[in-house]
Amino acid sequence: MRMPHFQNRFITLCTFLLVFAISFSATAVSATEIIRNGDFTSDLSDWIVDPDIDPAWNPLSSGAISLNPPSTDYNGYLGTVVHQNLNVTGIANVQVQLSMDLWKMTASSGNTVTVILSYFDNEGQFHDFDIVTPLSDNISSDPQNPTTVTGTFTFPAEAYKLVAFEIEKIGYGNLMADNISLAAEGITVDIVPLISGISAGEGPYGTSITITARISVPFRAPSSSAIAPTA
Ligand SMILES: [Ca+2]
Repeated sequence: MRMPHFQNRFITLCTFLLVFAISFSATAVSATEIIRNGDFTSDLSDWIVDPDIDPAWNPLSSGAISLNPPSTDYNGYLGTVVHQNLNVTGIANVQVQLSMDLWKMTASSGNTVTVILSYFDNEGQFHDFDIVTPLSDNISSDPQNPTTVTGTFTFPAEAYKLVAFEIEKIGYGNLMADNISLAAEGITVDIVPLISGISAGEGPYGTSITITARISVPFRAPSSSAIAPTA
């Protein structure tokens, strides 16, 4: 049976649109998430609470974390609250995008927290920088309607490996955080070193122990390369 002319043209148009849509989606690069358990669905998995903080303190509350550890100091706790070790390469000239939800439990002004990224360059030099230091005045007090704080950073050409994400308390205030995301396109996110065994858990002073772990060392660029760069 012969199709009516308009129907034939309609099918041709649909086919064209489908092919266009497929080719468009094939060229779109999606960002890769760097932070593990950023929404605290798995409680504190993959997060390390700073050892300077009272170990009895639990920052978790209803699937979010407090950024206000207890302190006997008059000024409150200052320093790293939580961090996550990372093993991300392919970062040279790459822009990373940070996003996290914050809300405040008590009114505060100025800067309460800052978010720090640490990386090695291809000479093995360590660098760290603040990707975002939000003004607490502008942060929501409503847990149901938190403020989404964002920040971006473009790594320099010599950047080699992103190794840590850290939230540091730098001033007065009581903030909560959730939905922490750091993402970039074209990067390689690898597993982080995990301690798999310690030879002795305790012993007198001087006892030597062996810690077994998968360790990544800073990359040192070779002085020459046998592979010619492609134009
Ligand atoms: Ca959550």
